[in-house]
Amino acid sequence: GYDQPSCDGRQTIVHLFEWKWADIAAECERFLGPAGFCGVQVSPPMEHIVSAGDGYPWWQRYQPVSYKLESRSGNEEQFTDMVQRCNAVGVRIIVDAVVNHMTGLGRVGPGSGGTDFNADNLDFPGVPFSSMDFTPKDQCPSSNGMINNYNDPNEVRNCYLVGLTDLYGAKDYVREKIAEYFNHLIDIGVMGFRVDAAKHMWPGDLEAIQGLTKDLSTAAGFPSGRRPFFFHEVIDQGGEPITVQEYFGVGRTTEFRFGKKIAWGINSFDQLGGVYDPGWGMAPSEKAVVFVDNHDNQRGHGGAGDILTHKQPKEYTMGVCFSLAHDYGFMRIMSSYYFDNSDQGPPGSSYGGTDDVPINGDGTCGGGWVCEHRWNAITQMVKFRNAVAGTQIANWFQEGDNVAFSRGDKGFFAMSKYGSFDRTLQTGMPAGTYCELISGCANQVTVNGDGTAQISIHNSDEPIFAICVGCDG
Ligand code: ARE
Ligand code: CA
Repeated sequence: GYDQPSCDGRQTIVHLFEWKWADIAAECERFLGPAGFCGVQVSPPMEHIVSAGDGYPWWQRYQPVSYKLESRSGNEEQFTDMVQRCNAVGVRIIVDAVVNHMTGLGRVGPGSGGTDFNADNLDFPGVPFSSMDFTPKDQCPSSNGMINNYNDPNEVRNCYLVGLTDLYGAKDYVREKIAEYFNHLIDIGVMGFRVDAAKHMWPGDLEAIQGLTKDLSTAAGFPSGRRPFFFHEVIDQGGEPITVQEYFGVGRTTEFRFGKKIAWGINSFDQLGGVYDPGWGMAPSEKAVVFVDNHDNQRGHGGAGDILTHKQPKEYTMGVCFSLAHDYGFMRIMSSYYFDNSDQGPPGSSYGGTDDVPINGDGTCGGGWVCEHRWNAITQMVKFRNAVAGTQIANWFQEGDNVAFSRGDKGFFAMSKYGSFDRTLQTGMPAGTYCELISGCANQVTVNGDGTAQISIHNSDEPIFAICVGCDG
């Protein structure tokens, strides 16, 4: 089905936000493949607006001009080379699909691929889309044609989101053009799609569009008959009529409540036991994509507030590592660049381009890129999550600022807020000597015949402990 990633059981994807295709290809080969990542969510690959007047912001790329693969991250040849090289090392590509709308009103061409367009005339010849392909005005209940009231699903789906020209997803031609874009990407070898602004599309329209997509490419190494993976960006924090549940028939949904729960739990460890809260309407594990932060809420855009980011490295490390140790949802890690204001594009955007991602001798990134996915504890916990896949949380322990639990009999995780912990705990694991992952195996841990072990944490930057069956660092 649409909710199953196809990456040989690997458990984590990383959003390499605004990276160029050539850098992603290199990162798959030199890092993500060996580290056991399932895939990469890439920035929208289609042609987008170019806005010097706004300082070439990152959000240019959420305003489609055409479905030509000509973006700030590179051209079609570079995109294809990336997909092939990542596939070759078992790392799959997930495309950020912006198909609810085209550009904002007032925008004119050319786009990043040189294609002309005029948004006020609803004229996008690069697809082509014309005025007949946008949601008829009489279907939008708001007085100014914009979405003002999130309590009215008709308004949320049929009006313009922040002035973005809204595609008419009920129309066969529109569905076919979107499916053609998806099928082009499937032919190149991608594994799936994050559907941007899915809250603003009718689930029935998504079902029809997805129904027109091909199975994944066997030439790209996917088993035959495998459907593309779809997850839908639906910001549901419990206060609006549109819920994630409406989208379960068409794949997974983004679970924004999880990031809030993690931020609250890191602040106050006694709340960590309830990070999956079905009473709050959170998606069940097999329908949720989870993340501590995303490219919007880390900079005050959609769903912001009470969110941990790389700007608090220690708390962020704890939040991401706890999430990776947990058994809830399919996990996405954010990989960011440093920014001073919320519109600022990636390094190099001041001249309209994007800089390369340089890798330092110690494995960290330079050039203004944060590369959270390369932070030691986070990288190690990606391995842990693979090793314990399919097991559930057991042997829960929480006391003050310390928390610990096992994943079935496959792994044991512990975290101590102030980096100081010594305790004998039941690990639920087979007797033996294990490598402690966060220390890179500098510490060895003995699990006794009765499953108990001495758990020690003495590290204030990465106050985390992890052992797992078959993990040798
Ligand atoms: C930009 C400018 C606008 C301008 C517009 C058109 O900032 O001032 O009017 O262009 O010219 C991103 C940026 C936007 C940007 C847009 C297009 O965040 O600032 O607009 O790109 O360039 C809602 C949606 C949710 C959406 C968030 C941001 O429901 O789908 O808003 N998230 C996705 C992406 C974004 C992207 C878009 C959608 C558009 O992840 O990166 O926008 O493609 C409550 C509601 C939420 C609502 C939230 C914020 O929490 O529950 O549903 O999220 O408020 O309004
Ligand atoms: Ca819409």
